[in-house]
Amino acid sequence: MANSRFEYVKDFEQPDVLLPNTWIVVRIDGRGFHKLSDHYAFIKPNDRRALDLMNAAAVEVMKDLPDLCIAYGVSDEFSFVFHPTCQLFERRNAKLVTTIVSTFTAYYIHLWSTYFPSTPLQPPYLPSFDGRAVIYPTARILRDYMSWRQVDCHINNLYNTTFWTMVQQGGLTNTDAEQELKGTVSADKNEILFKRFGINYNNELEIYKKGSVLYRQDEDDYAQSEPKQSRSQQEKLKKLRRKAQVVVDHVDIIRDEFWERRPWILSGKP
Ligand code: DGT
Ligand code: MG
Ligand code: MG
Ligand code: MG
Ligand code: MG
Repeated sequence: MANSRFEYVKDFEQPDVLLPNTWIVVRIDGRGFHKLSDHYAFIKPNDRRALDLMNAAAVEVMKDLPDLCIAYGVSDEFSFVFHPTCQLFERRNAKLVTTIVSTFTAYYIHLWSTYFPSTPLQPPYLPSFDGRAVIYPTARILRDYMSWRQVDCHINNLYNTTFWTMVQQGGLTNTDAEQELKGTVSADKNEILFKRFGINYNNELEIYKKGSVLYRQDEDDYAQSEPKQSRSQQEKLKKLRRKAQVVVDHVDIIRDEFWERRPWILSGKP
């Protein structure tokens, strides 16, 4: 395009490239989902349809962006992880975050009616998401980030399960349940659930206790391939990745076992 005297405005754009050779986590979170979940009468504390919808939208994001190596979701949030070698959008912060947020939101709305067939979306209660990118320098710290989210899932779910059981089955008011749970530790909540309501927390669904981890399963086929590849080889591998099935799992990602059994997730190969 020919230069015009207006071209100088381009200089006002600030670079926002994320540090090279670091893990990039883009975390998105539902905006005002407290209100939204009330409006559409999500089941408390966990609505399976809402969680399945979050996961379905996240699977589409993983398929759309083959550079993503793993994702973790809980409640109204999802964390998407790019490998340190990722060069997508020259690692530009805004471009990565806005692409993930808008792709996720588009699929969330597109798939809504599959999971809530008798509850159509109504303005102004339309789902939207915020997002941010954070970089982590080592795989250890990335894993600690993932562990942090999963511990959060556990703590919130134990609290919410106990709270709503006391209200829904025990007939307590919200205020009384909240008051009684003040200062309690995990063991206390487990005991309330078991002694008063005969509920063994361990038997709650894994998706509620552990959240959802998404990764690619069929990587073995090409995980051994050479690190240096031609452009066409790279393209081929990208296609393979795109095709590789995205698995939705509800397992412990804090201990080593998950990662040791699936070395391709952190190795970034290809
Ligand atoms: P934000 O993120 O600052 O815009 O505000 P919120 O309202 O989205 O707050 P946040 O993200 O801290 O908390 C998530 C809300 O979403 C929380 O109020 C509970 C609700 N939520 C998420 N999943 C479920 C569910 O499965 N069932 C129900 N009943 N509510 C859910
Ligand atoms: Mg929030
Ligand atoms: Mg939220
Ligand atoms: Mg949230
Ligand atoms: Mg454009």
